[in-house]
Amino acid sequence: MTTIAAEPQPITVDLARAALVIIDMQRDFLEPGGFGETLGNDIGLLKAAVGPCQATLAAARDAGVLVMHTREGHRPDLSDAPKAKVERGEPSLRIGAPGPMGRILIRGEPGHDIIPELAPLAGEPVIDKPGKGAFYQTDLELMLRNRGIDTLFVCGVTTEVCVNTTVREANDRGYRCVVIADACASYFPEFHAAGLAMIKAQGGIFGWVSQSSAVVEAMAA
Ligand code: C5J
Repeated sequence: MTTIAAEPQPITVDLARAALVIIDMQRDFLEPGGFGETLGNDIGLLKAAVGPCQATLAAARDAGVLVMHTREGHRPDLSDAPKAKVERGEPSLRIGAPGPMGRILIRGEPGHDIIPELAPLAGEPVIDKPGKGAFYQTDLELMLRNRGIDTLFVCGVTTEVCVNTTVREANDRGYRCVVIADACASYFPEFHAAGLAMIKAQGGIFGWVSQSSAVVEAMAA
């Protein structure tokens, strides 16, 4: 058991029952020409999370903590993409449209890949999700239950969209979530701040918020 500095209060975690879930650190969100940029966002803002994610990932691997990666994306025929999700924005920039890294948010295309800095190792589960939340229409919950996991360390992008959605889904399913603030990022700094504030408010209504340095220290101990 290890106790981690966090808000609204420290949390004691059994690392054998914990998993690190890295949300959507994909080229489509972080690199030029991807989904994030086509939506008009400054992708540079997401780069801040890469170093803290790398440090946490290395610490988790060293400590033998289960590591899971998620990717948002769809089948090439878009049969798993709701019309309401696809038909947003300018048609040439929508999900499925061709871009410099292949078709936007489509499985198997270069842009759908996780950035090389955080590439999964063989044996680390990669969850392909059609929605914002990592539990929706995936086998994440089954894999967590089968391994007896009760606590999730969550990081990735973006704080207020896929990180928040996943944390809320996990919280309702009984998982304790520790969100690693500096290992998350948003195209909107004010949404990043609000997304973290909402998690730890009201005594930690959705979970805990910590920093990569505290999580790394706890995993190293
Ligand atoms: C978005 C995500 N922002 N991974 N996806 O569309 O947060």
